Amino acid sequence: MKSDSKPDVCVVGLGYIGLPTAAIIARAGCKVRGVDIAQAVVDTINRGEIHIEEVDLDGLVQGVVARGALSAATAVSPADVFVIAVPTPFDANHAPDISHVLAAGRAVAQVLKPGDIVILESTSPVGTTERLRDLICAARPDLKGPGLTNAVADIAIAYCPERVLPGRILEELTNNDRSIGGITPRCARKALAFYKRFVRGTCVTTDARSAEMTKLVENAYRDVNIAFANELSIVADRMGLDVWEVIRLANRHPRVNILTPGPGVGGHCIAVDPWFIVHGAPEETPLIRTARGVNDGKIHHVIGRADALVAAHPEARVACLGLAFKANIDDFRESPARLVAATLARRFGARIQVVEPYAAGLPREFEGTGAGQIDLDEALEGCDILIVLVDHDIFRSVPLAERAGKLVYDTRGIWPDQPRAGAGVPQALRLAS
Ligand code: SAJ
Repeated sequence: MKSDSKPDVCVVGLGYIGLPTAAIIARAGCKVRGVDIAQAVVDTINRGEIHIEEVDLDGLVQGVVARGALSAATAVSPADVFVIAVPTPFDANHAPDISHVLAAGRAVAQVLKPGDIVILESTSPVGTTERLRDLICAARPDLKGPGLTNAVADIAIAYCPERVLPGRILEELTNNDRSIGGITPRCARKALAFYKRFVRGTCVTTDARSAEMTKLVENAYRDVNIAFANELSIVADRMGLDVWEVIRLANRHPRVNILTPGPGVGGHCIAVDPWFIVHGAPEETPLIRTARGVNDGKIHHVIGRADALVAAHPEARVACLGLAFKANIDDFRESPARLVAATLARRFGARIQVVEPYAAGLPREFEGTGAGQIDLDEALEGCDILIVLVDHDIFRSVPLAERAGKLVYDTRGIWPDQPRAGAGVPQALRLAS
């Protein structure tokens, strides 16, 4: 590849990060081959369609596929830059599973040529990029790998994590700052030049291990801070206080910014990544481990409260508002709301109705429970108890008059005008978390 020409790019893994990344690189003028093991995903993309929901992604993918800038396949093919964006889950013991990264590395190694750049984007435990380098070097002894000798390497290898928020992926992929961690400074410079083609945010170079840890730290920081808010909400419940009022007041301090309590932490990042740090340094991470426990415990606190509320009103019809793991998205992975609603459905059957405007039907675990799905208007007209599990805008906009006479358990604090305490107010209305 000449330094001034646009590189051909191969993106391995076409999920929530890989597909938007592939599309944005294609939009920047590079020819992109996307690779996924799922034939159905490959076929969908080659039709110019998408298999995930993300704001504006459909139009972008349709456009770049139509003009031949992006195509998908199940096998890796030669390119100048390889971007690996495959899942890194954890196992039953919370140990990170990097097998998909290593499999992608083995596939990429087969087609590498001198001058190529390999970039890992998947959230990974510290040291993974070096393991990827070792694997590639073992598979291709004809290529000089970076950081092993003082000789100039034939290939560059770097770790460059994403930081995008589901629902804002395209905007944040372009505008967020990025850490670019090279196995060597030369690797970092090569990766930097690539990212500058499509990232408007500042790209900061560092070493691969620091970049790996930075990604984990960002999500652990958030988890610890959400845990503080969730713990406060349980304390407030115990003391009969309105946690939202307390947080609102405390956040008027210029150096205090308490996050928002909820039914627990969901999604595939914040509830997972802290374990990668704990696994790497088990003795040194009591705070991070405890925060995970507090956030998981909050789900069970909410289940207990909701269960008691529904059981205490045997005639009441109940609406659970929301199944998604957070507001205004159709992502139900590791969602506390989904777990709470499904637990209530199993216990109370047809008394439980679910309102989720982002779902066409209920997930499998609701089958056979008798619980159903209704729309928001039906819930407001026909249900006596409202349990708010997700802060979708459409729920937030329901005025107090339409909630009149209902028992409300608002785990997200979306209705600050909801009466909570005072003479004549049923106990359930006082639930603060
Ligand atoms: N949540 C709360 N209270 C809050 C904030 C969040 O209960 O005050 C809950 C949400 O409801 C949700 C969970 O936490 O269940 C996570 O939501 P989120 O919006 O905080 O984060 P994610 O998982 O969608 O995306 C995170 C982001 N990381 C940070 O903000 C540090 C994103 O920038 C990362 O790119 C993403 O993880 C990732 O892929 O790692």
